[in-house]
Amino acid sequence: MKRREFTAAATSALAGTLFPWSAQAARSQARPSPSQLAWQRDELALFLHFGVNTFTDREWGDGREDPAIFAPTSLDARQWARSARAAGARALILTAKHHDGFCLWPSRLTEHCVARSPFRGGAGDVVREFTDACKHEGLRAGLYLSPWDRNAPLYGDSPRYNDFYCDQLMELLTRYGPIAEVWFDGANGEGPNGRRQVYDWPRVFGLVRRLQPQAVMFSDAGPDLRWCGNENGVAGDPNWSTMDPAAVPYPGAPGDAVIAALQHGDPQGSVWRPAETDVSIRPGWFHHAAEDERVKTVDQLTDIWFTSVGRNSKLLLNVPPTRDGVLHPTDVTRLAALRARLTTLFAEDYAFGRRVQWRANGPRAGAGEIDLGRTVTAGIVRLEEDIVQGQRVARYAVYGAVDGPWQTLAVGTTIGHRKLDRCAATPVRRLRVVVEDAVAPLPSRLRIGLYAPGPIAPRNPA
Ligand code: FUL
Repeated sequence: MKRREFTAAATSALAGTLFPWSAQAARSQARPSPSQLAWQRDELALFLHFGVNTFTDREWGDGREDPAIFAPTSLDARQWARSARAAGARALILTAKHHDGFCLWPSRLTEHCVARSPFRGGAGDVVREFTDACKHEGLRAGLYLSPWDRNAPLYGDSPRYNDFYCDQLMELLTRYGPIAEVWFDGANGEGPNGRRQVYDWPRVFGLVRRLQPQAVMFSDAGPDLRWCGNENGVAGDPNWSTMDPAAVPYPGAPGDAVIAALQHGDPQGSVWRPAETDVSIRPGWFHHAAEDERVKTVDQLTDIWFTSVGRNSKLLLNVPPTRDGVLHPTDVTRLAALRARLTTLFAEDYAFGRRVQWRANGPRAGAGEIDLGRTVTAGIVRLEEDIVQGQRVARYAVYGAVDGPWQTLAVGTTIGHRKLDRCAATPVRRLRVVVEDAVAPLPSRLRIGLYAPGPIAPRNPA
């Protein structure tokens, strides 16, 4: 894989270092590619589960659906994209094909697709409308193409299905312009007597790399992004973006050790493969009218923000279009309210522009102190490593004081791109961040932010 050439250039960022001892940074450490960096900096993407399941009211279709049921009457991909932008999302990922095999684009490879449906009189192409809408709103477009296909007769006839699957990818990756992320689901519900498909993953990954070199590929086994190990919106803690590629040999590999590796990564890992946190705004992935009253609340979504983006991950929040082909008004309102909540929470950074006094406590430990110039009420701490240089911090603590003794605001393990900690409302004039341990010489920059408490405040660690 040739995606690490940029690392040589990245070391020049050491100029202006805050940790003076970082010049000896370990060169062997895995670092993100430019596409992985852009992916992480986007912070929020929306996931759109849409297809025949929307019309059968199911979560997993069996591939025997009549394409005639796919009949969104007022599909408006621009509304999806506008709602995403209003939520502060910078990317969207559409299920071009879910496990039922129904293709949202007119595929030359199967009859189980939009071309056989009444949508736009059989001349419609949801993938085209989606990618056009993303372009129009300045959002990155991503596509999900389920490996498991319950409709394709070739499924289980491994070499022939691999050809078919690669041909489908070819259609998706050559017709619609730049695709920023390709999503490979690990799910396969075939029982013990089901069809067994042996996927040719190296071929699949190689094809995507060739056709869309800027795209990041998601699967349990990467190569660029890994699943976070659950669908609850909770990334691991610790959460390393590095990992041992042998720990998850292929997408869908079972076992507790696999889940632990997906959740936590590996501080000694040889590849950069950050965790993506996918979760639905509703109980199901597809829209079901019966769940219209069960859309997650702003408090729940804010918690998810803290356990995903606030744990060195990226949030992929699923908001499924309805049978009309638009996002439900409740979901749209909720998304906007989440953005408003985040804007309020992070409106004023008390540490902004304040000088940080750093001192080394050894090659892999150090402390920074900030005089805020006034006493504030703190409730949220934000820490960030400069991940261009890799991820290194393994243990830290944050303290605050006014005139008296230091009070512990937060203790933690990994930081990475961003770590957010909530603490009880505490008066603070001086702030101290102690890096107690790191897996390599400390990062050149550790950004620190401090904010007022939000509506949800836990107790401080003892
Ligand atoms: C799972 C699938 O089985 C669900 O239907 C959904 O697509 C989710 C994102 O991934 O593995």
